[in-house]
Amino acid sequence: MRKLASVLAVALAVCLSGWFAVCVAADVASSGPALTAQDAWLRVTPGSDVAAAYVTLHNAGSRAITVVSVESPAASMAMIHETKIEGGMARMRSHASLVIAPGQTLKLQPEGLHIMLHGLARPLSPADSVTLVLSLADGTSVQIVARVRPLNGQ
Ligand SMILES: [Cu+2]
Repeated sequence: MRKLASVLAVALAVCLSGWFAVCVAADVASSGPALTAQDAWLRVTPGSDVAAAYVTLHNAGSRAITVVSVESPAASMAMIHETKIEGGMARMRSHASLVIAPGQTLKLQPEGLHIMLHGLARPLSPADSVTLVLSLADGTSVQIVARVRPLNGQ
């Protein structure tokens, strides 16, 4: 019993003295995904097999994160697109990848960056949800569930 108590005392002392070092190490070695996704959504697509999906991405890590491709089981093809107004016309161009700097929040939103879905397996209805899979340059992937909003959804 006395031996256990002394072991605990030593362990406690180690914990206290190493507290900050342990915290920093745990932070760096954290296996949680550095890339988080919030508010993923898209609009209903009456009579169309294409849709644009929006999401807010945040890089909570200390290294840049590169999204190299997007897939969705709901569509035959998914691409990273950006809408730009050129000469009064809205034009979309595709991006081969998306880079999110450490600490950066990147908002994909109407009239800006979006995930373009082509060849939807079926029309999207309100309250449906669509899974998006972002593949990252480090070989991992992040799965996102996007909710379908009505046509007037913002
Ligand atoms: Cu597009």
